[in-house]
Amino acid sequence: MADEILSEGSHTTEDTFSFQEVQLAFRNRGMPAEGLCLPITPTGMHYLLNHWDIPAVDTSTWQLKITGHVENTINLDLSALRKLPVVKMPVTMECAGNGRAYMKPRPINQPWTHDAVSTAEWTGTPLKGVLEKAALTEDALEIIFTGADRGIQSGQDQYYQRSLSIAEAMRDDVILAYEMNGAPLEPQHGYPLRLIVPGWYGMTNVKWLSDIEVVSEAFNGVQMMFYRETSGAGDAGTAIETIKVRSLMAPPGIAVFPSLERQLEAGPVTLTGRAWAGKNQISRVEVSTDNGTSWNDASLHESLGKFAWRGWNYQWQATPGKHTLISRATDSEGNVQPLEQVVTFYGVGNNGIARVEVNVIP
Ligand SMILES: Nc1nc2c(c(=O)[nH]1)N[C@H]1C(S)=C(S)[C@@H](COP(=O)(O)O)O[C@H]1N2
Ligand SMILES: [Mo]
Repeated sequence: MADEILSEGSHTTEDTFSFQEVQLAFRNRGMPAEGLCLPITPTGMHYLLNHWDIPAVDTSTWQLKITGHVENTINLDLSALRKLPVVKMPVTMECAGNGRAYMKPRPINQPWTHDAVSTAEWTGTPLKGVLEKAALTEDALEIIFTGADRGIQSGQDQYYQRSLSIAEAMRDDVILAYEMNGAPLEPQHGYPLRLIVPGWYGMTNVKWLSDIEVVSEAFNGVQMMFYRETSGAGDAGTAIETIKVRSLMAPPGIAVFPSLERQLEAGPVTLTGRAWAGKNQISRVEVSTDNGTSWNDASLHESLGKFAWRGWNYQWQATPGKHTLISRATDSEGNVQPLEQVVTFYGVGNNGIARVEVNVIP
């Protein structure tokens, strides 16, 4: 299996990871689970997902171009973008493939455990203002965002491209971001400019943004067709868009190397973690310390912002022995995290609960 070239759409039922999956995992780091203790993820701890190479963008010549079905074609360099109205917002970003490694069968792709979620403070200018200056023509239907990174996927040589409807692109909180956590974007996170669409899964936030094209037809590029819940390659299925309700627990106690099993001492323990729900708000987090047999409400911390994860904690009296801890979130629309993993063909949209096994010693 390790020598086989596995293409997109391949699956495996093996527990061992292929060379290709390990290679992807080294390039695309996850957020260590203890990052769940921090409200804002430091940039060096933020998860990372790049499909291809990180492009070297030369900002002495780089310009953002807005073209297509507009009255005015616009070019903006970085200093012009920085002169536009400024917004700063904490946004929780989650890769649509987060939790893929727990699917059975497992799609061959970036093998995320539960580590592809983080929250950063993004600074930039509202996209809306720039689009209003460009003045969309009446037949405008969608907007295509193109990154400067080029590669091959699904057999097609392409630049990374995703589209949004006009209504979504015109939301006040969609930003052209040039800073992450108060500093210019680092190369791997999209320097000099990226799109931030709060509430949507990671793939929507196009990095190394270079072109914005207004079009009058629906865009069906490779990156639009992949992020879908489908039964197989021939089935278009339905698009995965906004982040589903989910919660995670910061691992309690101490880790055992190299298994990373958790050990803690009997007595009172504060279990803590974070929960998020894309465009919706978190209304409830429940905790089970007996592998889902009984549930108790956790206390929710103050909200950091409309699109940021919400902290929670739960007081547990740990007794000696092995325990399986679970958290489960409910959002403002009444959606509850499923207790089983959600298995999809491309491995996107799994918001199933996480189990934390702990060994409590007297
Ligand atoms: N241009 C470009 N933008 C991209 C990607 C990419 O490969 N190329 N990956 C997307 C995916 S799948 C995710 S989950 C997020 C990850 O953003 P981060 O690496 O800053 O955490 O970026 C998105 N934007
Ligand atoms: Mo992603």
